[in-house]
Amino acid sequence: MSETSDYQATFDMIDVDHDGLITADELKNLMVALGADVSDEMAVLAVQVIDTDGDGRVSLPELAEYLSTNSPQQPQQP
Ligand SMILES: [Ca+2]
Ligand SMILES: [Ca+2]
Repeated sequence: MSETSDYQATFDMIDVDHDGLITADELKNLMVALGADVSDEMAVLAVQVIDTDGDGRVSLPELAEYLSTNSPQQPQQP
């Protein structure tokens, strides 16, 4: 369970209204905040990639699974 909680901080950062689900809007806001030029369509597609149960929103387990699949164990940044 500690693995999921490792992603809790990341999830909370994206889930700005703290309803426990990340919407395309929230994902877009994050990427725009990071300096990416993201359209609504791109945000929706990104959610669809992460959203494994197809409800159109990203839950913490879905985000954790996505991040653990796509970012192999990385050493702490110096
Ligand atoms: Ca939310
Ligand atoms: Ca989902």
